[in-house]
Amino acid sequence: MSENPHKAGFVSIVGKPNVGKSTLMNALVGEKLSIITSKAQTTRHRIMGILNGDDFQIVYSDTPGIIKPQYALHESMMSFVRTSLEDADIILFVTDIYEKHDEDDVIKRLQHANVPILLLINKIDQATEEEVNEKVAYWQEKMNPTEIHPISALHNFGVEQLFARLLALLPEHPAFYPKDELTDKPERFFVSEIIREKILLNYKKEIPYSCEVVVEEFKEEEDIIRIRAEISVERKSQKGIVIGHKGEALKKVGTQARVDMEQFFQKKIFLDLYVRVNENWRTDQKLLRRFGYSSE
Ligand SMILES: Nc1nc2c(ncn2[C@@H]2O[C@H](COP(=O)(O)OP(=O)(O)OP(=O)(O)O)[C@@H](O)[C@H]2O)c(=O)[nH]1
Ligand SMILES: [Mg+2]
Repeated sequence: MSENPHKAGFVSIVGKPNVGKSTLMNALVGEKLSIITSKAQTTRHRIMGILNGDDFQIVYSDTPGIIKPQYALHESMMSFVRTSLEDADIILFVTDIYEKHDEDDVIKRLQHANVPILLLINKIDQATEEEVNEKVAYWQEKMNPTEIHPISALHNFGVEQLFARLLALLPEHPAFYPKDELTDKPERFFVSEIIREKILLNYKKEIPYSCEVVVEEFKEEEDIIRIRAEISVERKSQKGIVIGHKGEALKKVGTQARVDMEQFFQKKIFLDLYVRVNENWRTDQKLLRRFGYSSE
């Protein structure tokens, strides 16, 4: 048994789209929980990743990139960011070396927080030392956060040191969740996210943003998991694109998703994919609720 007092708390990972929030959460938790692509707005939910030790529990929350909402889906995404910030004992404000700081909404919002803010400058593997120093000076001046850490989430550079700082700043508290729990989300959620990741990777322009995935069936048998999932698109023309010539495009998505699912569940997967038109689901409150988005 450990002699140390038990520490536990919520660490909220926030920032603009595409800066590497999900990459960082996966690196901190040591599991691929969040999907990652080079497209903005990959993450649409608050996804908890729980890291447990004998005398600590860190509940990370990966969140959607902060944007000005353009439709109801965005509003729900931003409400996930808001509640994650409200729960936070520590905020990880992720920026990257490319970020242009043309609007200050986020910064203003964070300045009201009364918990430590660790500002991370990510992707330093793609910058010179001079550029990194410039960014550090910029953020020091602009925001004066509790701490600034240059990191590379992708190459695991600075992540260990960041973790040590989080542990030091964490309040004394008993665990919030059972110690063998890794996330707050059910298995079906990860199935739909893996499919969404392959959609983001395989289609262009507005297609990925018009798609949502719902797992209709998840049947675990002794040596196989049988999954049926439905991809919703907003218009009939999009259905054709997602399916592709002779079904080739959808088949590719299915194959790529299955490989990842077999890795994730460590089990053979049978995956059946369908496409359905749910007109303008991104602005339809009823459909959004069915897809797991709420705007509280
Ligand atoms: N070179 C480099 N690329 C990185 C690093 N961290 C993340 N990336 C890349 O940046 C892109 C976005 O990463 P994500 O982790 O999906 O970013 P995010 O902030 O979660 O994005 P949203 O969910 O869309 O808000 C991906 O292509 C990552 O591979 C890094 O340290 N170095
Ligand atoms: Mg993300």
